[in-house]
Formats: sequence, C-alpha cells, structure tokens
Amino acid sequence: MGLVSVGCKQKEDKQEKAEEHVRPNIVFIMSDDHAYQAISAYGHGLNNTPNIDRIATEGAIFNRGFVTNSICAPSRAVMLTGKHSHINGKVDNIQEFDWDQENFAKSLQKSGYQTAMVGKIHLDGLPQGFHYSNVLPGQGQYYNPDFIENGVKKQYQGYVTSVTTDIALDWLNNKREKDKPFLLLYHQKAPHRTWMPEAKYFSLFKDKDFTPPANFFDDYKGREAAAKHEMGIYEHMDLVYDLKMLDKEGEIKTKYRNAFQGQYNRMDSIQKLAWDAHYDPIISNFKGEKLEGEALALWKYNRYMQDYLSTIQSVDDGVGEVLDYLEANGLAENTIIVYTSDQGFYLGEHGWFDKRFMYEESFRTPLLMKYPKEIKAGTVIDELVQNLDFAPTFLDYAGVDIASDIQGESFRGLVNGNQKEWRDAIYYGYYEFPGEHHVKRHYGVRTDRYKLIHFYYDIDTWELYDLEKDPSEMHNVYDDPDYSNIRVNMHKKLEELRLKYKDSDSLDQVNLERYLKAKQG
Ligand code: SGN
Ligand code: CA
Repeated sequence: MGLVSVGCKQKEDKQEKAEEHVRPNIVFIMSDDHAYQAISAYGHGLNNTPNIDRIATEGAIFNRGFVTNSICAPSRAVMLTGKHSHINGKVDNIQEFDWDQENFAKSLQKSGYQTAMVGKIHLDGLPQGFHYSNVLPGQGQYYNPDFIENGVKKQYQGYVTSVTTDIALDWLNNKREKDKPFLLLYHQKAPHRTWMPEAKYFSLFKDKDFTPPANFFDDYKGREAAAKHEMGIYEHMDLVYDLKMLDKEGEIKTKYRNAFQGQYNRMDSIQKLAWDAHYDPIISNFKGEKLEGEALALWKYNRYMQDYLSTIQSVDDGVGEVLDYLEANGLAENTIIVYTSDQGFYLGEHGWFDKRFMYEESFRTPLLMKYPKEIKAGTVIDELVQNLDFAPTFLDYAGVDIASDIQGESFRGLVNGNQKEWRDAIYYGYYEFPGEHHVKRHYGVRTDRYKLIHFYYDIDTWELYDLEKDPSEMHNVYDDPDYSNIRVNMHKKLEELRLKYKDSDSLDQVNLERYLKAKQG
C-alpha cells in the first residue's frame, strides 16, 4: 500500500514538472513616457529602434493600445491590478498605493511562478508579489542612480538604463529558480524628463533638425482646457533643467537651474568631462545666437527631440540584450515578451511635451508583443486594447483564474486570432488637478472613430472629435449640428461605460477630497 502511494506521488510530481515546463515565461518591458511616435515600427521616421521593432516583426503590433489614466504611478497600479484608478485607489501620482490589494504578480507567484520587479515602479512601499525587487525610489536618477533592492537602498555606478538592464539580466541568469516559469517586470526610467542621454549617444542626433508636427503652433481654439495647459515647449520648458544650458558662467538663470545642477553633480569627473565636451559648444552657440520668438520655439523643440530620442537608444539596446539572452538560453519560444510604456507623450503636437490629456498622443501608448507559440509574426491588431487588460491577459496565459472583480479583459484570443468579438469603446479618467502642467480633471469615452471628453472641477466643458476626419483633434465638434446624433450616441456610450466600470460623479468627489488631503499632507 505504502509503495503504491509513493509511486503515485512520483507520477504526480513528474506531471507537475511537465506542466510547469509548458507554462509560458513572461517578460513585461515598460519604459516611461515613450511616445509611439518614437518607435520605428510605428513608421513615424523620427528614429531607429531595431530591437523594439524585432518584437513586432516576430510577433504583433497594436495600433490602438491605450491607457486608462495618462500618468505614471496610476498607470502602473492599473497594470498590476487590472482595475481602473477609481477602483484601485491610485488616481494620481500623489496618493499612496495600497500594496495589500490583489495584483497579477501575486497571483502568478502563488501559482508557482518566479517573479521579479526591476527598475521604475513609482509606487511607494515594498513591492508585493515579487521574490525579488530592485527598484528606483520615486522618479529615479539618470546617472549613478540609487536603487532599493528588496527594501534596502544602495547606489549603483553608471547610467540608469544600462544598470537596470544589468540587474534584470543578473536576475534571469543567477537569481531565479530555473525549473520554474518566471515573470520579469523590466521597467526603464527613460525616456522620462529630464532626458539625460548616455554618453555613447551624445552625437547620434547632435545637429539634427526635426520637422515639427503641423499643429506645433496650435491656438487651442474651441478647446478651453487645452488652452490653460502648462506643458508648452516654448512657454514652459526650462532652458537649463530641460534643455541642459547649464553654462559655467552662470549667466543663464532659470527657475529650475539648481534642480538640474543637482542632477549634474551626481556624475563623476569622467562622466562630467564627456557631458561638458558635448554640451559646452551647444551652450556657447546658443548664447551667441540670442534667439527669440518662433526661432527660439523651434530651437527648443529640436534640443528636446535630440535628447529625448537619444535616451531611447539606450532603452532599445537593453531590449536587444534581453532578447539575445532569451534566445541564447533557449527561452525565446516559450516566453511572452511585451513592450509598452506607462503612457504616450507629446513630441511637439499641440506645441507640447508631457502627457495627461485624453488626446491621442498621450492616451495611446506603444504596444508590441511576441510569443512564437501562439502569435504569428507580423500580426497587426487594430482593436481597442488598454493597460487594464495586461493583468487578465497574463493570468490567462499562465492558466490562473481571473478574479471576477478584474475590469480588464484578456486579449490572448484577439492576438492569436481565435476571438472575433471585442469591445467597441474604452473609458478614461484623469484626476491630478490642481497639479503640475495644469491639465484639468476629465473623463471620456473613445470608440473606433469618435471621442467624447468632459472637463470638470473648476471648468465644465465638453469636447467631441471625429478622429477619422480630424486625427490631430484640432476641431471640437461638440456643438456642430452635423454631429448631434453622434453626440447623443457618445453620451449614451459614456454612461454605459461609467456604469460598467462603476464610476460616478460622487466617486470623483471622494477622489478629489483624498487627493487634496494627500497633497497637503
Ligand atoms: C515629474 C516631472 C513632470 C511629469 C511628472 C509626472 N517633472 O514631476 O514633468 O509630468 O513627473 O511624470 S520633473 O521636474 O520632476 O521632471 S510621470 O511619468 O512620473 O507621471
Ligand atoms: Ca510616465
């Protein structure tokens, strides 16, 4: 009797091992503020990202990947929980995130996955759901950054993007149990403000002139909330802090000069030498030219693009290193790789940098995905997918139950071609106002063709866009009689989604009070 039961146990163990073997590994790559316009696979012609592009050519590219709330920490909370901000409680960058709630990494960990979180998380407190975490405190620093390894702070020498990649590779290579499936969250700080490039890419875009978007000199007619922004490249970018004009003579005095001096001071003498060799000639040219008006606006735009795109090059290198590691170790076939950003970003559209608005450039986010076992190379997905869907999608692939209170949907069937029915509208809510960059609170709905937005709190305006005729969202047609039926239908859609996702004006009020309290405290 005893012998028989031992035999059964061994058989079960073997089966379990075999099952573990087929469950896919997941490498979830997220960068910070990476505009889809700055990934060559999306075809905008600004830069070359060959490694990120590999994910799309060997897998799928999503043309309509969106977030639910275009700002960093809330986006990460949505990604982890599969729930909208008003439900998971992290509605803005200021409030505390409740790590005690369920997240998909915890579920995978419980089901036998090895789990790690490396890089920018922007959620205070020890990350829960991970065997290993090594994360940046808050926004992190570009040079010689601090990290918090399993709760303990230490400083690393080097450039943040490569340090993050090294930590991720070290975990893959040396720190996980290799007979178990794994989940790696590999999340870069770059290309977040203040866009400090790695020395090897200083010359890549050095004297390059870019063509600004057609609406760079936007007048915001018919868009009252947009007119009140504080995210203009011309009006709000700081010459020193954002554009690196830290002259040795101290003549360029700006509001945030000291803050940037602090970033510069983190560099060691060799790093400073390389930095100065690149920036000093640009600074002296700038001082000599005495630009004003439109010429200054265009100079600022080019300066911004040169640095922003350079930081992306290092992100792309890191993706290449991780892809190479997976291939070299026989893991490429059974690993799901996702590349995305916590939101999109403005590269001069409407004259802006930053994000937050529900307009396309910041509402949309890049999304590329590879899983050779199920996804055909060259797949293009045009359906409306959101960061709300990551948690259920990963749980689905791992064969773990998707809890009924998760609000997103698995897009596994969509991307492998088995599922034909999909949602026809997505919901959005932005809360961080009063706040940096002055973007009013708003919520809205987007369908394949139309978008309805309501700005509220200290303003009460509605905007409606026909994205087919007006993809740049320059013409608010809310009061246009030709669109009266569309307007009625979009209002109906919006109410349906608010009901579906359990959002309401009273909840907005609760969140507002919590936000103002957290801001004071
Ligand atoms: C910082 C930036 C802002 C940016 C927010 C949010 N200012 O506060 O420009 O909008 O982060 O970005 S900075 O002076 O600190 O660079 S997010 O990606 O973290 O949401
Ligand atoms: Ca961000």
